Amino acid sequence: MHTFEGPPPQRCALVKAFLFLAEQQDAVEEILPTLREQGISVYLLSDKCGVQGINPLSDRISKASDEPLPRDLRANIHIRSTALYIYTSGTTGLPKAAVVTHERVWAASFLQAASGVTSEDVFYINLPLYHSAGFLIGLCGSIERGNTVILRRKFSASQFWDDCRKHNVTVMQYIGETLRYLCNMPKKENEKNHKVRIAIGNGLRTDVWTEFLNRFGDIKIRELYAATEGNIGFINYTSKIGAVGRVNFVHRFLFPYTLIKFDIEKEEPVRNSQGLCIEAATGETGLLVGKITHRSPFVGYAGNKQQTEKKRLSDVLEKGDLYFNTGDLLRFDKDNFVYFQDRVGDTFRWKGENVATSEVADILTMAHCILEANVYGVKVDGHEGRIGMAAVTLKEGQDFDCSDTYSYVVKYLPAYARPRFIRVQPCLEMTGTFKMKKVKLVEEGFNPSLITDPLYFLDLEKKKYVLLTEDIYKAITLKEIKL
Ligand SMILES: *[C@@H]1O[C@H](CO)[C@@H](O)[C@H](O)[C@H]1NC(C)=O
Ligand SMILES: CC(=O)N[C@H]1CO[C@H](CO)[C@@H](O)[C@@H]1O
Repeated sequence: MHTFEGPPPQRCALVKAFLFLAEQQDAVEEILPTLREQGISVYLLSDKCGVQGINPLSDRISKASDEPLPRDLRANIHIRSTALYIYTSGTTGLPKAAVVTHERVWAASFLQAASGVTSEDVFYINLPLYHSAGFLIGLCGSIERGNTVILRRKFSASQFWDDCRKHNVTVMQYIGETLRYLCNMPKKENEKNHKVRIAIGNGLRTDVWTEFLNRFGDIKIRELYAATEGNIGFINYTSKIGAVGRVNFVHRFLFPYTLIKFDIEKEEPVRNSQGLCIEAATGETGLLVGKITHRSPFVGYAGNKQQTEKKRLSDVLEKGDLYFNTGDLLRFDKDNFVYFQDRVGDTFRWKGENVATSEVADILTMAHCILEANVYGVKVDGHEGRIGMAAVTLKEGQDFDCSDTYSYVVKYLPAYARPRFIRVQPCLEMTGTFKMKKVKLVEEGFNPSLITDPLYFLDLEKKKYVLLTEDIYKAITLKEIKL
């Protein structure tokens, strides 16, 4: 059993051996003294290596027996043992090493089967193997199914469909923004000419979902929701556009979960006079929490007791109960469909209203000049809450269109949700799984003397976005311009 005592966080993984490929040799040599100091054995996947302290591994692999491992070597390993760590992607802070047990690997490996993938399928993985989607659902799932894997080092929107055609891909994986990238590619004649029949992933927004199906044909979308370290997940039972799944009562009985009312400003659940949480009403956005039970345990993060504790929530519906806090805000509709709304910490509050950043981003990308949008809230001196701001990239050959963008923002967003500041960037900073990074942008705020990217301000009188000048900035800080 893992205890969370001991080494400092940067050494939380307690590594004993380290394997790498020749292309990383320079980087490894740089840290070799540190690795050796910590008693870590270092192996290069190659026949030979001239560097002292680095052991070649390939010849040993070829000489190794292909018989199953002797049982006594794995005698201490059981279904709840740690199989691997997956570093959470760090959209909102430093990465944490989520403990993934064999049970979890096992469960994730069945998601392909649950989505209708067979041993005849050709499965295209273009996501990093150091995260759950590519590794657990993709690679482990394909081992469980026994199907063919097409592995690509890095996602490429321009090569995507050519790859699919070349390798007869029938199942594709997506995450976060990758389907948006595919939809952003120039239209081509042969777009529906491919064999892809299923797409498995998560984080698909409604607008992209619809366009993706229009452009690339009848592909069954299997949108699923799960956190690497979480104890609860949904899979779309339905192909209903926008929904991540549907409340299934057997599932809910086996893995109890609920949505609770959440205070965006204090970033904590709302509690009643008895100190218990309050369940969100149907249609109301709430924090998803999964009951921690023997059947759905929460193992936590390696070497990080504090972060592990932060994800545990007690006295939720009864005194003394214990839930896993997913950090995700979801909504159930009256037909029990489940919709992902936002990450806690992404949603912000302005003028007493909650702003779901993903919804604002969906509207901004309707403007014809905007390719991608990353929405967040920034502090303004003397104001409560945070005001909306967006970092955007522009479509090729386009300039920022101050009037067109304004018209979408004003037409589709309530006043409190409109991004008052827009920052045009050459590209948006992403994590390895294509999630947008916000922390740095939030810190950088909207001061034109500190930011070199073009900055715009939503000017209600002029009815368009205008360049955010030093004068306007000053007027805002002096409260001469009302926000
Ligand atoms: C893809 O399918 C076609 C037609 O079924 C076949 O001729 C071709 O060899 C296949 N390609 C690969 C890479 O399997
Ligand atoms: C896991 C699961 O229940 N998948 C379902 C997803 O939706 C289709 C219908 O569109 C069902 O046939 C699958 O069984």
